[in-house]
Amino acid sequence: MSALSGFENELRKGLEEYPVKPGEKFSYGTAGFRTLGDTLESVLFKVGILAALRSKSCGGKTIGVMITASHNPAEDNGVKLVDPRGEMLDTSWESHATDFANAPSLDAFIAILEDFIRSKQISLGTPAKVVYARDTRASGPKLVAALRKGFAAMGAVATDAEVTTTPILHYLVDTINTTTQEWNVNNLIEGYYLKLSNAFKRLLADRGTSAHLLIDCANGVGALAAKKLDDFLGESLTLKLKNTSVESTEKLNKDCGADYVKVGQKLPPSLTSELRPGQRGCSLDGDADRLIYYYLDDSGKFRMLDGDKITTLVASFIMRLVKDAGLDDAEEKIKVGVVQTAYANGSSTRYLSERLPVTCVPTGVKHLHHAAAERYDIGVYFEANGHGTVLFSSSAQHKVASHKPSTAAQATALGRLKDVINVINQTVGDALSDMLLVEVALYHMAYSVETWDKLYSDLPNRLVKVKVGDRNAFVTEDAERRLVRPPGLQAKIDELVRRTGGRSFVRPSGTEDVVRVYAEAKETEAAIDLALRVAGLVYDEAGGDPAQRPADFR
Ligand code: G16
Repeated sequence: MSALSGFENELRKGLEEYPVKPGEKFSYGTAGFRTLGDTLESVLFKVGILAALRSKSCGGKTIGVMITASHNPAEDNGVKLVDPRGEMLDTSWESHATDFANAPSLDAFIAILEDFIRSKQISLGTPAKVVYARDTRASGPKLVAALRKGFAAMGAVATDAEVTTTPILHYLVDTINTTTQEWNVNNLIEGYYLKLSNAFKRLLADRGTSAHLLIDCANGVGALAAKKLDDFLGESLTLKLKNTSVESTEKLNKDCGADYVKVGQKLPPSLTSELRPGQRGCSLDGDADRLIYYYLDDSGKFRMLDGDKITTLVASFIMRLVKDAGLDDAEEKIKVGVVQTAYANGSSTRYLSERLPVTCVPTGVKHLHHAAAERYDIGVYFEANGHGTVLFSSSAQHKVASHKPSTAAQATALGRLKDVINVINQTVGDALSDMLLVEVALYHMAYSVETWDKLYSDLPNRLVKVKVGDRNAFVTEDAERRLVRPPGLQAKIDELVRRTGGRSFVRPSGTEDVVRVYAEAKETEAAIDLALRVAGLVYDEAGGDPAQRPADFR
């Protein structure tokens, strides 16, 4: 008898209600499934089933499901699973998620499910628990409905965290699985704000005046979370929130948000009359897991402080605290290191490499998180796009907790380090937690935003998207810095780079149906020229229609 015989009825009903339409193809990529929101109901039903099975295979621990398409346009949506410690889904399950989503019929789906349950030795009798949330997108509610039917089909107990940020959902999953106390989701979310804001206030207790910060909330869920955080922060930080129109769902990420700023290297138009020279501003993305800082210099010129600059500031601050606390001597030595991707500006990598170990990994928080945890006692990781956090290994946390300072200055630094750990959301990149960390680091390093900016000068750079027929034809190696397929293309890029100078790489996006081209060079015009030449090569190599070739590709 089939292991699924007790479930077939519900599965059949769900698959009839949410069929895969002819021609649809889904893939679990860098950040889960992501595409037009209206096409995702069948995927959500199956993700509900997969999440329940993941919980069963983890002995009944709570699994998270987040419905969001983050920085992508308002009409997109997506979904990703969160593992019990709040980290991204184990990569060995990703291809199964893709197989589930693409199963064309009930029979095909049941066959895949049975095979999967057998190969993973999942006991269907184990209870399943999930917690789920969504961002503010219009397609969210109907995707939630499909997801819930997937949970119900497998008998999972589901907790609704409603509309909240991606990093809060990750935090919830970890907290639910580690708390020994009775909980309800509202109390846990309150606990999140209390943990961050209390540590922040202690760290800034001796600052007389409150700093002012302008926040571009991308018209997304970050607006709701920032408003809540503001209530908890009281007078310790004065926030001015902009782009908070969450009800006008079509405005999400539109001409605002962290990706708009990072890619365009410019201020959202809605902020031009708000930001005064020297004042700090920052942008969140649509689900508040990315953060980009900026300011206008004395001449009114826009200056951006991206994930690389945040890495530099935060790593310097933490290294100083470790040293001042006496945790860098031979016996207790805590190793601080940094993880970046190929997108890291060459100047940042040079600056950081002269001061601490630096590792380069492929794009995607899961890769950075893993490397930070594996390689360092304290791993600082940020993608250039502003997505990142700091991880403290359990041995580092133990050393910090048990260290006996020998001077008053050491005791002060140690106390700060403990509070810094509490300001950070270690489960995943968290724009609001990262923002508090930046504010704390600036204060304790006695840096103005200009001093921070001047730690190193970014090499001019450009990011270009190329629409191709099949982005999977592009395969990379060496942490995405080189192409192995299509054959011969890397040699052409090498030749171009040799002639023009600079650096460039090409990789398929994991969240959009495009190939991304990055280039940097000593001069802005050279960086743009290199990016557009490589984009032209990619377009032609991928057999792009000459009539549709973007006019600016060279
Ligand atoms: C997601 C991932 C990030 C990645 C970004 C872009 O961010 O979580 O790690 O950098 O996509 O990925 P790609 O270049 O492959 O499209 P988010 O903020 O959209 O969740």
